[in-house]
Amino acid sequence: MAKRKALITGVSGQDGSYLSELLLEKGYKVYGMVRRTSSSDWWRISHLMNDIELVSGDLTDQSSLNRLMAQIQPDEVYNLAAQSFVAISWEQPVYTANVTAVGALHLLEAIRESAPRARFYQASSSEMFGKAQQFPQNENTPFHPRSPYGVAKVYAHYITMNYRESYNMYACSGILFNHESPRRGPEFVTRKISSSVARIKAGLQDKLALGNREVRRDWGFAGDYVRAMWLMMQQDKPSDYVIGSGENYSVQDFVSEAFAVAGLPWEKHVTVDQAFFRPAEVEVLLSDPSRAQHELGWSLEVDFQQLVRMMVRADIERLKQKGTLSL
Ligand code: NDP
Ligand code: GDR
Repeated sequence: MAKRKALITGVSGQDGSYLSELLLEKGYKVYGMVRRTSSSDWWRISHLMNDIELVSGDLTDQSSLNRLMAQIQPDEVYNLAAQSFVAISWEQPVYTANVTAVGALHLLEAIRESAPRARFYQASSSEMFGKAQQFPQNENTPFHPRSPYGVAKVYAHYITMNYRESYNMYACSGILFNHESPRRGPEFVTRKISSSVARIKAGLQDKLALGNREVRRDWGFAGDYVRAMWLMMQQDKPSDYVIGSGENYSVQDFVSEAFAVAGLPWEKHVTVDQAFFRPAEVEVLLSDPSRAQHELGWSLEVDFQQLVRMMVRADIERLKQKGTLSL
């Protein structure tokens, strides 16, 4: 039987790398879409270069997406590409909207025109709940996004739903709560903390400046969350699912836990910098993933403490092996 073909946008990102590994394990032919950059430093997928086929495209370039759909005729398309850093979305709101919101529409149009039988997954986000209207958040919780990024994701979410309803496409969204890993970008708070702990431990850094440490997030391990994406694409009917751990912790909890893993006193090193506070904050998020658990049979394998340990140990190890955290 011919291999199933999957196209992943955002393949060079955190989730793209874990999803590629999962789909390869399942026997898929994996096409990963990358955009041209001056560095082309795809460190998260360097170990997969012989196994996946990289193809060139950009979510803002409709013609590139049309061409890819026509050429590849994928069975499944996972749209993981986005300007995904919330803080930057205030600095670059129009760019964020073009990539994160309209980019999803470009991809849906390309599928509709050139590969109408392809199934489509949209990477929706708990940031759509923002100033959350109910606790915990499930598939029926109203959206109240708090950043240009959150607003862009709401657009992408609804246009996915609209294409499902308008054109009978298999189009689904995973509303994923924060998920992290040793492959997390260094600007996100968890990795900023784990990499700083490693550098402090090695005597290369003394202070770690953070913003609001009281905010609470529902954190999980990215490797667990890409399994949910795949499961959503294998159902009889497309639908949207909330994916999270069902527990939340504060940024301060992450700090305390991470410094403890390295045997360091956080009080000596952590400082506050207003520059890292956001114009509008998402104070607390908490998922109710029960629908995904019952209907998809999905569950977490890595809990919060294991996640923090994994990230801190990986950064300590990287420093030991390479003498640097630049990857
Ligand atoms: P990353 O920021 O690690 O990866 C984003 C990916 O998008 C990168 O591969 C990046 O490429 C690519 N990209 C950015 N702009 C474009 C563009 N114009 N055209 C094509 N590709 C582009 O994100 P994550 O892996 O953490 O997240 C994956 C998706 O899930 C994102 O859409 C994110 O918004 C969403 N999400 C993430 C959550 C999380 O906690 N991680 C939670 C909920 C949703 P390059 O390497 O060239 O920059
Ligand atoms: P988030 O992730 O905005 O939830 O978006 P991030 O790790 O950037 O922030 C989490 C919380 O920590 C607070 N914070 C800081 N954040 C950063 N980055 N740096 C700091 O120094 C700092 N100090 C405190 C933030 O204010 C925030 O409340 C992530 C992304 O992956 C999105 O793409 C995804 O949709 C959501 O998770 C779910």
